[in-house]
Order: sequence, then C-alpha cells, then structure tokens
Amino acid sequence: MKNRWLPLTLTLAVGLVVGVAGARLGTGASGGSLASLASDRGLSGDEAEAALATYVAPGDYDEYLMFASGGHSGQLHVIGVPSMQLLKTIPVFSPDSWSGYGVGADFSDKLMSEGSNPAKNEPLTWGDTHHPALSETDGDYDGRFVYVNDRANGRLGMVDLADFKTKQILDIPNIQTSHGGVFATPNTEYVHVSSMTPAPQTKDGYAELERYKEDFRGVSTFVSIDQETGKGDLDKSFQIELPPYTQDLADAGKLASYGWAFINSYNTEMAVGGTDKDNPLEKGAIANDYDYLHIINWEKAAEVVEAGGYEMRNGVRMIPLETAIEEGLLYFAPEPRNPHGVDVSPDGNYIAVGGKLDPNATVYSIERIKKAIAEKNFDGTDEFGVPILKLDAVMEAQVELGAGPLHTQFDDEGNAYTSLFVDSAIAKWTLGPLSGVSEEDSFKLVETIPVQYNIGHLVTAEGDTVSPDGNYMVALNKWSVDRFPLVGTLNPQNFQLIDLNSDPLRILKDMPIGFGEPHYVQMIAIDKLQKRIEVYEPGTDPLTMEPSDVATKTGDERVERIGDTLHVYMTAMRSHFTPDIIRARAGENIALHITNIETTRDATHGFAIPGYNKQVSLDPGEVVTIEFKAKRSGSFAFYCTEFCSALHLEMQGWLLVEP
Ligand code: K7E
Ligand code: CUA
Repeated sequence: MKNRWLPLTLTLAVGLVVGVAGARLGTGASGGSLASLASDRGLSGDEAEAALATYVAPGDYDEYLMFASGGHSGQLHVIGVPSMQLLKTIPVFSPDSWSGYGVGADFSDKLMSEGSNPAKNEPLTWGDTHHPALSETDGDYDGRFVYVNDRANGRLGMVDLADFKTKQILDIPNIQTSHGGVFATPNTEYVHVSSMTPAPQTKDGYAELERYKEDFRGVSTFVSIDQETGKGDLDKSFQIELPPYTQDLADAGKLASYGWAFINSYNTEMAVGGTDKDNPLEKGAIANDYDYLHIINWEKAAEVVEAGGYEMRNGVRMIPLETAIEEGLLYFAPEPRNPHGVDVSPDGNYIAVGGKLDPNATVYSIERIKKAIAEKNFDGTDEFGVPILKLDAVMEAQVELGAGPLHTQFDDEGNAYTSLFVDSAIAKWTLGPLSGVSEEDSFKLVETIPVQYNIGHLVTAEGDTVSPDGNYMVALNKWSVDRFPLVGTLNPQNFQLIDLNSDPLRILKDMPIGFGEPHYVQMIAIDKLQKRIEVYEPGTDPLTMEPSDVATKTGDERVERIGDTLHVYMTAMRSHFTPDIIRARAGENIALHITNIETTRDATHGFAIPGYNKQVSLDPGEVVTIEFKAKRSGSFAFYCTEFCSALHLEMQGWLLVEP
C-alpha cells in the first residue's frame, strides 16, 4: 500500500527529482507543478519518473507492440510498449463473440473445422497458445505474419499482420501436443513446431504404455511457409522423428548457427506415471542427472528430404529416426536435468539453456558443436542410437544465476537476461567474446532484479532477432498476489515493464493481465509493421484478402432461393441493412451474405439475430456469410450490434420465418 502522506523531507526530495525531470521538459512543463502533482498523488521521485517514462500522450503511439499469447484463452493479445495498454485481442483458436469469430462468421468456422483433424475429433473450439513467433527476414522481424502454437492440440495458428486476423489453423499430423517453438527460421523458410509429450506412431494412434519405447515418438516439424500468404503448406513441410523423450522449448539458429535448430528435452527416463506411488511421473522424470539438448541440422534435413530420404506419414514427409542419425541430422548434448528454455544469442554463437532445477545457465557454442560433430567427439549414443556429444567438448560456460532459471533474452550490448522462476527475479549476465564481450568480463552475473512474482517468460525489445534493441524488457509473472486490488479469488497475472537503460535495472510499470495466462511474447518496433492496411477494399473476403464471390454492391441487394437454401445478398451501411425484411420458410437454410459497404476507417457494423447463436462484426469493406437453419417459425428482429451512428438503434430489420 502506497503511503499517500509522505513525510515532509521525502516530499521535498520528490520535488527535487521531479523538478529536475520537469526542467528537462522545457517550457510549458513547470517543474514546480509537476513536483506538487507528484507529491499530491503520493509518488516518489522514482515513481514520478517512471510514470513519465511510460506515458504515451493521447493521440500518440507506442514505440513497440508486443504480441502476447493468451494461454488457454486460445487468443493473442496486442499490447503497446511502453504504455502497456492492451490494443487488441486476436481470436486464434477460440471463439470470440465480439468479432463473431467462431460465433457466426463463415471464415472462422472454416478455419476452425479445417484446423481440426476430423478423424481426431469434432472441430476444436479452443487452444492453448504458448509461443508467438513473428516472421523474419535475415533474422530480423519483418512485420508480415505472426504464428503461435496450440500447446494442447499440436496445432499452428497464423495471423496476417495486414489486418491482424487469423488466416490459418493448421493441424499438424503425427503430434498430439506441442511446446517446441513456435520459432521462425531466419527467413521464415519454415516455422518450427515440435511435440511435447510423445505420441504413438501406430496406425490407429493407440499403443500400450508398456510399448512406450517402441511405439511412441517425439516429432520435430518444419512447416514450410508460403512467402506470399504466410500460410503453412504441409505438402512442402517435413518432420523428423525423435526418441520418445518430452521435447520442450526450441529455438532457431541464426547467423553463426544458421541452418540449425535446438530443442530441450526432459523425461529422457521415459517415465509414464501410473500406480507405483513410490515412483510417480514427476519423480521418474527427474531420475537422470542429464537430459539431452537436441541439435538438428534443418538445412541438411531439407536436402535429405528433397533426395527422397523420407516416408509419408499421415500426409507429411517424415524423416525416420534411423535416417536422421545416419545422415547426421540429429545430435544430442547433455544438459542438466529437466531444463526449460533454450535460447540462441543474437549473433547465433551461443545457445543458453535454462537449468530450471539447476541454478545455472549452461552455455554451448555452435563453433564447439560443429567441431565436436566433425571430430565425432561422442560419448556413445542414447538407446535409440543418437550420438551424444561430449559435454566438455560443446559446453562453453556455466553461469550461476539463481533458483529456477527458465528463459533467456538478449540486448544489443552482449548481455543476456534469464528469468528465475523460483527466485522471482531476472538475472542479467554477460555473453562471451564471440558476442563482443571482453574475455575477462565474459559469462558473469551482472545483477539481479526482483519481480513480482514467479516469472515465466520474459521479453526484450526485438529480443529474438539478430539485432535486439535493448530499451525495454517485460517480465511475464504468473502471480501478482497483492499488487492489484482483490478482484476475486484469482488475481490477474502481471506483466512488468523494466527499463533496460537504467543502472541498476528498474521496474517502470505493472500491467494486470485479466484475460488469459500468457506464456510468451515477442516485441516488435511499430515502424516495422509496414503491411498494415486501414480499410479493406470494399467487398473483401478477409480470409483470402481477395474480392469475395458473394460481395454485394449498392443496388445489387437481392434474395435468391437455390435448392433448399435462401441466399440473401445484403449490404450494411450507416444506418440501414438492405434488405431489412427477409421472408423465409421454417426448416429452410439461410445464408446471409453481408457486405459492409463503408469505406471509412472504423465504420463497423454488426449483425445479430436473437435465438440463433449468431453474431458477427463487419469491418468496413468486409464480406461475411452467416449460415443457419431457420428451425422454427417466428418473427425475429435482427439488429446491428456496433454503435455505428446516431441512428444505430434504428439499424434493425426482420427475419420472418413463416410456419
Ligand atoms: Cu516456460 Cu509454455 Cu514457454 Cu509458459 S512455457 S512459462
Ligand atoms: Cu450499424 Cu449500428
């Protein structure tokens, strides 16, 4: 609780600090009034400075945008930095009744059904978004697309950054769950998704747990990306079979390690749980001292696939494990048991593994890895025949950071930042000479900053690229405890903005996350989002960005009965639906093809009909089809759901379903 009544001496100190900040603001901002405002609001000098550092004046824009996963809300969230304001929620795997995604808009139904393997299930209407990945060119974010994995169902979602809408959900064959990735290779040649819990590779997808070693496999997937549409193309993609370990987080090599990929693993013990209460899964899975960092040469794997070194498995080219070993596509390096994150430094030289149960970041170098591979410097193989590189041959350093190191991000000065889950802190440490750090300063803990509380991921500005910006870092904390007013028995998670230009590091702002359980975030400079459009060309199908077949122009509105379906070609504009009276017969299928013919930014309309579970919002220029069966007779008043105009309430009509 903040003390609103500061003692006089402190108030004077505040006045001094804010006075300095105020003086820096030049004419117009008087230091004196800022100081008294700060003191009236009970802000310390540091707090007042932090407020100024994050304030984005009305009408001004943030410097960066973050794309945050929403966890099992199945969505992505767009957040401005440094203001930490939520700008948008993009539904990906889950319905969203505001936009009509999955609640009426035909394109979303299509996405959800195409993105759900029907042999597996009914159309899936939720997902667990974990790791967003922005598309890259030459290892730098290019602002074209953002991808995110569905941890629960092993799927990939793609959002086009032209209009911030989901354009594809891809059900990835041969995996059930996914955690590894998403990462984009440096030119978005591929987007990588690997399995988490291994899945049976049997024909019917069933296997006894006694046959875990024989029948279950992990799978690494390189989804080939169409550079025009951003969509994944399974025909051009390939998979690599992995031993039935639990493959965890993954990252792409870049620059020095271009063409390589890295995946952490745990449960190399292959524990499956069960009734043995002395050996539950969580105990069985930590029996060994080491698990294996998976080192994959994807560039060579792509060549092996082109040369025919694959078998088809459920519609994807799969490199069998034996082929991957024979062709030198897969190597292991020991890593302290049950690590979590693996992150490649901006120059591509170092690979940092977060120990989780071990207080160290273990750092490998690609130079050592390549040398050890060339010299076959192996410590034998695992039981599936994968060569294990000698730890001391590939390990560059271990840096003791604190309890529970998870994920690592980077700045532009050769520093790494690792989240410490158990310590609720972030450790700043130095990389090595290959990242421009002097020999004597290399691999040293610099400082630790506490966060509140239980940090999972963290992100720095452009922190996954070849040229991070520094400037800002955000901690993604799982708990907030008492930092926000009590709003029920579960408080929001907490994003904390940290100033990377301050010494020591300082927290600038908290952002309560009351809309999901974000896992990961990427932060892009806003000026890189060059593809954004302001309004659709009138008559656009948002799924294809092409003119829609069922677009309707003013004067062309009509009703056609084809077979047992009533097609209504409707326009929406301020403040009228045309036609506004629709006659149908009970039992008939109805397809409402609505075109929002507005051409003005933000001139949106909605369409909702009572009792039919249908609602859509139509952006200006957008065409949406709403399909339903007029099950029962009645006179139904439909209406526009967006307050679009002074006559918004008058924007309604009738669906008359005759008995
Ligand atoms: Cu560490 Cu799914 Cu990235 Cu969450 S994982 S914390
Ligand atoms: Cu259109 Cu309200």
